[in-house]
Amino acid sequence: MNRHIPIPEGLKELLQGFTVEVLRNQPRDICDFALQYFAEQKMQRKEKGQLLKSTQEAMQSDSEDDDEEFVAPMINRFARRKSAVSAETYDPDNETEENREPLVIHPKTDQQTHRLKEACKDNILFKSLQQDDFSMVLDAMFERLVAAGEQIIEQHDDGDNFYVIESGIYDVKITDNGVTRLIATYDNHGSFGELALMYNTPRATTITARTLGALWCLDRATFRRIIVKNNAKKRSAYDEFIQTVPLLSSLDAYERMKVVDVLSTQEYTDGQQIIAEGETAKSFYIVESGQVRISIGRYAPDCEIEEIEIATCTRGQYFGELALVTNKPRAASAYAVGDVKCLVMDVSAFERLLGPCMEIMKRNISNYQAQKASCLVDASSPSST
Ligand code: 1OR
Ligand code: 1OR
Repeated sequence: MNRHIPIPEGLKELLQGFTVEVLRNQPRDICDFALQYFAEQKMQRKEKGQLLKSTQEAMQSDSEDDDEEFVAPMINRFARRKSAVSAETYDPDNETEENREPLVIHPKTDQQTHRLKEACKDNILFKSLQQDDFSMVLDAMFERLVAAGEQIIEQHDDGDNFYVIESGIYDVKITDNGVTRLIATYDNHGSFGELALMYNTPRATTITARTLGALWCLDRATFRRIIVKNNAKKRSAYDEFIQTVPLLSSLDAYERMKVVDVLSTQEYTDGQQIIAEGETAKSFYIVESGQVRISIGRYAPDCEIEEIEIATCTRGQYFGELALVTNKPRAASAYAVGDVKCLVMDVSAFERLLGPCMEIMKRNISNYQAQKASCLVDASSPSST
């Protein structure tokens, strides 16, 4: 019997694309890789839909073929065939020492260099860079002074630069269905403008200076060449571990990848303080190796403050979420027990990326309350987060 089985449209291209990526990446676990690949494809399709909607006017006169050009934002690992801003899409396979263009250098005075280093020293995107790469980033950065009211980034634009704040207050706004909301404010600290450069997406927000300020800018090409390349390495190093972290189990492959992109690693030696009770919170931590002791201070009978241990965190557990969720000072201190390695995420990435994990965190936070009384009564019975 001669039966005709129709081949669904797009199947051939989908499988071809997947096969090419498998051959390029030679993954250890094809099944895992497939999950990640197709999750990305799905997300890209969704984002492409949103992108197309938001630029409908500009697209009206374009033909269907042009529509093909308007490609979904891509994570660099799979972004080789086509891309909206694809000219400089990072391709690790093409990145050899020989074909490197010389990097941009913006000369600086000693005083400028000093200010730049100060502004960049705690930046999570720079923290996992090798010294050479960090120096190249610093060389390429240039200063921009901004006036009160000046717009630095406009939502939906293509990304040109990444910005590190040296001074000034900056408002972050999102316009959705014609309604504009203030969603965050940077106060003399932090950085912004990384998303459009990392994922080839349009700018997610509009950012305007509320006061006079100074910014350090890193151009798109250098950002992609150094930061995005470094992220590709981080992904292969950390994705496996991230999958084992219970808190992050509800994230899909695409969300996990974004988490890995904004993580940095921080090492501590025995007894070193990681978090100080009462301080303002800037980061969230996941233990990669070693043990972290959580303690709180209380008044001893002689009116001296003594610290009592309330919990211990080990590999795969997290801490430092409470102050970020409640917007309060740190509720406890954290210390390294022996050598400790933590993955660290800054507050804005935490708010942006860990929404799906909020339920688990809130459940654990309500347990803190329940356990508080017993901890204070019996300081000798530590429990874990
Ligand atoms: P960009 O290149 O897209 C706008 O340009 C920048 O605003 C963006 O990179 C981030 O650096 C910054 N969601 C998305 N982008 C944000 C957010 C944000 N906050 C700052 N930026 N959210 C707020 C999280 C506190 C989530 C809003 C739903
Ligand atoms: P943070 O941002 O307040 C200190 O910084 C971190 O210690 C906190 O987030 C939690 O991640 C972690 N109560 C408060 N914080 C705790 C507790 C806790 N355990 C761990 N952390 N209790 C212990 C419950 C076993 C309640 C007793 C005081």
